[in-house]
Amino acid sequence: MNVHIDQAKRILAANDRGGYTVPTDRLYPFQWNWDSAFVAMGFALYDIDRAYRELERLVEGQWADGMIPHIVFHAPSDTYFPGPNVWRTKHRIPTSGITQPPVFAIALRRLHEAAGSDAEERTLRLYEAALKWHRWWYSARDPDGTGLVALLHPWESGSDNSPAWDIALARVPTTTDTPVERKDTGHVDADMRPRDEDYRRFIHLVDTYAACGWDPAKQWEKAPFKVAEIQTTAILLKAGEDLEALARAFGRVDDVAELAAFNVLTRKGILAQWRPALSRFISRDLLSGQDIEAATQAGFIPLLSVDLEKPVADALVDEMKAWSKSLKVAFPTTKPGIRSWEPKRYWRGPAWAIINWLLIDGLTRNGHADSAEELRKSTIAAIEAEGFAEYFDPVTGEGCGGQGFSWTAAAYLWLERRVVPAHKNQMSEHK
Ligand code: 2M8
Repeated sequence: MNVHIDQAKRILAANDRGGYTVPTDRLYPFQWNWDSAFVAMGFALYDIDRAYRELERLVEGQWADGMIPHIVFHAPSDTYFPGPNVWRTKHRIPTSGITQPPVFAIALRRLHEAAGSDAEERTLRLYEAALKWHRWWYSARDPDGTGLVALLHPWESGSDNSPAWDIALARVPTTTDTPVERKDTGHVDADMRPRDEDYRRFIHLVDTYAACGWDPAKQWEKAPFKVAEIQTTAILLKAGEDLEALARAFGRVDDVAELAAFNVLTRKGILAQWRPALSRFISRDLLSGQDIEAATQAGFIPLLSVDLEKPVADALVDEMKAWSKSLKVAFPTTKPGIRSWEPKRYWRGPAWAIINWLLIDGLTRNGHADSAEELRKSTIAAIEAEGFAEYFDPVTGEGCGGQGFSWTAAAYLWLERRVVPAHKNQMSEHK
């Protein structure tokens, strides 16, 4: 028995708060959206009922307009800022007012395939929730029909303080109506976290949208931060493909047509963001109209959801190799050596197991099984050496941020599982 598998399961059990899993104790004491989708896929390998519960509890937070919030505050805790009183949302249970990358339907398809016909009813209910959420993405966050979805807050990307936001976020004022009372720096080293100035801007945005009553159209009009984002869009497309496959399996003919149309549009939108000179895909700042050329991991995530032409896939892989050269742990969230690169500061350089998971699936999909295997092994080695840390310093391999981290445990379980050949749940078979 692999002791690390046992440890990973123990971490998920320890972070269970009653059908939902907190990312880690104290630092993140609530249910987070994309964390839970990864965690559900981990559970699906050994406890399918618990896997479904994870997604069902997340959906308790879904708004009437279809949005699934980035945090559901099921039970009070005073170890996190900003809590429900800062968000001032109106749902029947307290939630944040913004969303996060839609990994949900990717997870749902995996769960459904693991459970088979036994769980059809449960899958269907979650399928309906996912479909509503995808419709929300296209209506609220792509009103102009570009195929790319926009984020109104860096927290929506999950890559909170990525260098990709530096220019767009600098335009957001640092003034806030809400006092900024950070708790995160009481749990982990401040050098591993976003800066105070970032937090003031994050909270300025929350105040701005709360003043819009969280109405999507008003927020769209008033947003001082609006980025058509490549990582989220690429995840949305993969989730859209998986949702389309479920719609087909359920004989939902109209839904199939609707989802297929979303997917065609988004595939086209993503391909238009390819920049050969950079060997990456890029996001766009919708307020300035400028390309966002910052060198971050986001530019490689389209591997996950687009069957790329060979020269494009090869160029991405060559660029990934160049970034990873001489690192102890790949894949860095910022290109090593550039001015904004900070190997310990959160989303400005460190390697994250869940990003690697997406990249591994993308490399496999696009015919680069060797590179996928290399990244899989390096991710597993990093976790086995340092434990289930929130993320890893790519230079030293040190485990950083919160410890006993749920999505790192789920990623470990999933990446270890993939050594079993031709398992029916392997994403590479979902092409
Ligand atoms: C981090 O984000 C939260 C805000 O959502 C925070 O720093 O307070 C990010 O790493 C995000 O991607 C993740 O979902 C969350 C919980 O793990 O923590």
